[in-house]
Amino acid sequence: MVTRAIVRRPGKQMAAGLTTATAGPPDYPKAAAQFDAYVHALADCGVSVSVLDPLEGYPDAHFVEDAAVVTPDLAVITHPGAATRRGETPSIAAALKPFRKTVWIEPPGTLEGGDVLMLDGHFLIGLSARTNSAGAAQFGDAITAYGCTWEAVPVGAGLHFKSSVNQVGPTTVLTTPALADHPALARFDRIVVAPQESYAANTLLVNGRLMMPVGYSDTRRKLRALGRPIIELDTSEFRKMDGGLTCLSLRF
Ligand code: CIR
Repeated sequence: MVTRAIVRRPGKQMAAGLTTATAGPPDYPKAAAQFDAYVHALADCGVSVSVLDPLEGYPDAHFVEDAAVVTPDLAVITHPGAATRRGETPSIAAALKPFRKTVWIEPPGTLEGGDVLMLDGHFLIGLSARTNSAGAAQFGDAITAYGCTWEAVPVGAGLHFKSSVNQVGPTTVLTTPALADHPALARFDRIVVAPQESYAANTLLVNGRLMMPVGYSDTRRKLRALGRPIIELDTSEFRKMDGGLTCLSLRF
């Protein structure tokens, strides 16, 4: 059960963030409205949401998922692979301090939360342009001390591991075709998104409900088979900055 989430309101300078998308700059008022709808959806799922203010000088800081990984035992504060995002972590550490013991990923390790998928007590850690083996090993050491297990998975295409794979049920993951046959997913039922709907792989399971991006009818049809309520949210302005639903919150 997720009881809390930390989110950060996007700032007016969000278009200055990192992106590989070619859809043009985000529309700030539209992004703000999409953010508000996201917060409401989390609240509707029974989550108590803390909303942080925009962080001056850090145009990607509303993608709070990358700055920390919150496990049942720890808040692991990351060392983002993106140098422009490293200054985001102190304020996230401060926000998490009341709730968890904090530990920090140290250079030369790099890790971003978007690369870490928690599946019960087992963590899949994507190796990407943002997360390296040293960062994954530091994270692994920290959680192993609490009886958890982990394995590293090369991400291949996409920004982060969770751009491609997310949990959508107790024994079910939603995955892009590229990772569907990876041995790390072998023990799960797999729902595979169509190649043209790969963005929809970034679907978020919160307290039994599925939050998914709007406009992916094939994936929605496949997810309906799970029998869970589906909440569709417009994330168009965050997608322009390579972001999606999981990136916008830390949930614990
Ligand atoms: C970045 O490139 O770091 C941001 N523009 C997007 C981060 C998205 N985060 C995520 O998928 N966890």
